Amino acid sequence: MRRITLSRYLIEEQREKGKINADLRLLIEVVARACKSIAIAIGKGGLGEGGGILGEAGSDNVQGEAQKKLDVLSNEIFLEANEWGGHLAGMASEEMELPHAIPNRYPQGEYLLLFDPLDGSSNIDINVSVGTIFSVLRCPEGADPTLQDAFLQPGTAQVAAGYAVYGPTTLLVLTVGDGVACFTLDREIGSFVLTEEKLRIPEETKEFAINMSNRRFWEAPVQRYVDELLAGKEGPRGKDFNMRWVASMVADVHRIMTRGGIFMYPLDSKIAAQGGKLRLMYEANPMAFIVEQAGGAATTGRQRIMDLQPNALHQRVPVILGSRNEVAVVAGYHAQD
Ligand code: P6P
Repeated sequence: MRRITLSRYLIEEQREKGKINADLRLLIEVVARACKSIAIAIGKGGLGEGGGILGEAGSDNVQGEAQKKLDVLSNEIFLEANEWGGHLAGMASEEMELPHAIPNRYPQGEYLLLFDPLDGSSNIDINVSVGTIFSVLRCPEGADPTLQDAFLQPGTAQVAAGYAVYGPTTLLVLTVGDGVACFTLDREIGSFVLTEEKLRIPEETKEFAINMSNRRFWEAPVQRYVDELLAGKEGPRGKDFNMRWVASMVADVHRIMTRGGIFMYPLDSKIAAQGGKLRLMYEANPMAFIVEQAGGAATTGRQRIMDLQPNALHQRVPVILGSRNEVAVVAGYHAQD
């Protein structure tokens, strides 16, 4: 494969395909640079004073979850990297209750950037892959980007989405609505290099991902679906299935982007009042955009995720995504419910 850096890929998407403009190209390059900085910080682990970047920050985020030092650091890296470029009208993060206004000393742009700066951070201390997830929207004409309403757009309004995986290698997976490309960080030159031009999710799979400890709390359609997978060859599905659960959405989704599978974080009675576990605006929607662009599907079980009209910045939703034919089985069971 030609050795194409992220910058060259974006130039070609802009110049030859007209898929993006200069501001969106700058936005993605700045986000990629922020992900490189996060990858370097993660790589330091427990080195440095006071246990390095591992451990608790001693604060809670807007979700009421204890923040890791790296949650706070990753969020700061994203804010500092993105506020000066003139490409953004505003930012929203899992780690901040309200949108982050672009300081008056910098020019404002047309885009809104939403992100989970470090997803799966509970895995940091055990050295398991974690990631960053981001979504890009346009700021509606006349909207105030310091208020959450400007951000409350359905997933179909996204102009770009991506994730970084901080694992054995550091990867950046990106869509601008023209399929899904994967870039690998070449640490010798400090650039993301194109390693997969068009990721495609196989329509069939024998691999499912779910936190099985929640089985007794699931709704009946999900219990039925998973029990049938567990019944294997002797059961109604007539084949055996394998299970994986990393508990880092980015790592689980990347496995599916690479070899297929179905990822489920369904509604369960423990979290029914919250609407689900995963957040719509900066986890479910960007992952749904990426998965659909690779030929997969993403639903709440009852509705296509990207069709949802958000009503709150930190809204949570059930997530079932991956190989199209398996997602259809789960959606079918919900429809019969
Ligand atoms: P559980 C990480 O905290 C996260 O938000 C996702 O990355 C992951 O898929 C899920 O929660 C794991 O949840 O309940 O298995 O710990």
